[in-house]
Amino acid sequence: MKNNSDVLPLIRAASTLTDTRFLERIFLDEVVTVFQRVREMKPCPFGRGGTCCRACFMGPCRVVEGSSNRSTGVCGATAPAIAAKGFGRMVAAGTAAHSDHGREVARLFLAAARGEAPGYEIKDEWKLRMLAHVFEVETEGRDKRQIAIELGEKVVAEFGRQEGELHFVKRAPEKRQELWRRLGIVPRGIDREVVEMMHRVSVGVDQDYKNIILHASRTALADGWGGSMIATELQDVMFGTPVPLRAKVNLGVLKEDQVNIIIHGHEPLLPEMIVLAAQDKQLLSLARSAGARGINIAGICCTANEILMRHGIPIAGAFLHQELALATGAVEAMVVDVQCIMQSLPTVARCFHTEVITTSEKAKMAEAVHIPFHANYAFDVAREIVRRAIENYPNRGNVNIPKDELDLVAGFSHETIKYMLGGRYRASYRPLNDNIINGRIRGVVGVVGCNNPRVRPGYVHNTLVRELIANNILVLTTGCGAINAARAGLLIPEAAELAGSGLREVCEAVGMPPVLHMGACVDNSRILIAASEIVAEGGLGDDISEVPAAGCAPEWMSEKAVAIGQYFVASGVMVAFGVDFPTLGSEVLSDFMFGEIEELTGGMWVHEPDPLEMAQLLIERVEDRRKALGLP
Ligand code: BF8
Repeated sequence: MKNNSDVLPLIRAASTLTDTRFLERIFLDEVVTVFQRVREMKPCPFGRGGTCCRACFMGPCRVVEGSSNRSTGVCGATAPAIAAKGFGRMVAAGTAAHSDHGREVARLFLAAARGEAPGYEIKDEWKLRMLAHVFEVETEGRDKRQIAIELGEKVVAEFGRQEGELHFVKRAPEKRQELWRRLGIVPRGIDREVVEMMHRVSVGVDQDYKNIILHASRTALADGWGGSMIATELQDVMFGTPVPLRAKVNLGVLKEDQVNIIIHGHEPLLPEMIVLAAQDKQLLSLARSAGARGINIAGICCTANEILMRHGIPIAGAFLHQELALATGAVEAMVVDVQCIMQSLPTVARCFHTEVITTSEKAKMAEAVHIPFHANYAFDVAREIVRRAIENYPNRGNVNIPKDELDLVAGFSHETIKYMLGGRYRASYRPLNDNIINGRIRGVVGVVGCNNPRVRPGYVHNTLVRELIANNILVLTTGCGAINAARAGLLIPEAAELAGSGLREVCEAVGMPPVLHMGACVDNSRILIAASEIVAEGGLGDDISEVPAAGCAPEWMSEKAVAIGQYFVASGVMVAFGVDFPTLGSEVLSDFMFGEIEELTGGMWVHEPDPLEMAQLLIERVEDRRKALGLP
């Protein structure tokens, strides 16, 4: 703890009005959060541009492209090669994160099919059979358990596969698959591509920046069309494919008179059980005897999106809200698993009564309680966590919950979009394609990714989103981007008032918001499938690269965002990143990423920190695609 009053001007500029008042209070209470740490930590100028090399210990070397005496590292590595290797490492780490999540889901799915994971079941049999078809699993005359066992074995094998092509690759348009084969970047096995990426970027291996980026593409494709898609699809089979529902967002969803449990992280395997345990009669009566009126579950980050989409559980906030949620003093337990969990949480929690509970063997914190998830007795683990939270309720001190909460509508899986626009009896992307062709909707843009405290959080996202919908662009959103949009009131049908006349007309006819919440970050795979279905429906080109569409992550910070961006670029999409871009230290590599790569994959990167400028670039891309298709 320290005196934070000098940070107040920063936080006043950094957030929404309600947050600002709340932040001022907790800063004066001397709780240190990310907003203060970011001010004290200036980014390393070499690291931020990608020209610091730590691949060996002759350095670390910091090179300056074009300099007379510092243009190479000790081994002779040049700036574009060093920056490409750094970029490849980020893609490998991001792919590993999404895919290890996918692996856990696949292993649980197989265990459940074999009857070894009590409480887990198959909720979406249609999707089970659809996936069986993709993985060439016989369904005729077999019950769902037999199908699920063979499917589960084949999905788990995708991770360790050495040769051939990942099964989901065949969901991409034919033309795209052929392009990937020509470039030699069809992913063979998920783990293989990640390991090979790490090999190539170690000292003295791949030194051709274009070759490094090509393998980064292959690795990223193993994420989007592999690990992430496996996570999305099997979670849908086990927990249900999302359909639209209304819920609430903001720190105001925490309840003063209830036991509050925040679920934070990414894998919904245990959270599904915690949601059930919170309805357990015995635990509810225990909560009442502790003086609480009930048990309230709320989410942070991508797990929040998962349990929101399937159960309507409210969202307390996005990545940057994790410490703020604790600072309400109203959280009995924060339950975390993997990814995007700040190491500061136990320190912040010490100022209050909150117990931080880690649940993954892969992600422990020295000062947190560890209650490991286990598939064989997941419900018991969930009950134990809820019980601990209840027992912590009487330890509360002062409570300071900002009052705001807003409505949102979430649950737009690619199947839902199909039904919503095409009707239950002729579910199809035809109406969406027709509305793009006739110009009511000019195109589709994915606005995804994180919050970054280096920019004004939320402001960048939402300024951009408002500009896009005002220009008749339908926005698809996931991850913390979706939570931002919800916090700005953009995920309700009434937000159609902010849209241009064409998009507004479509939204009003269907009753949908102009910004569609499609899920967590692994659910960006839903956008890949939606794009492929738009192509298959006809009239908007033969490949994803021809569709009037683009993507962006205006406040990105995670390596996962880099992997996502690269799989969209490799799938033919222009992707805009805000904040900084991790190759800017090399003009040679950046020229390739921002231009020449398009000749190979049909997609490309752009970097633009200003939200209105970024919106302009995205709109121009969409209009450019329309022109190429001969559309008005
Ligand atoms: O995977 S958007 S801050 S929570 S990395 Fe993390 Fe970024 Fe949020 Fe989910 Ni995605």
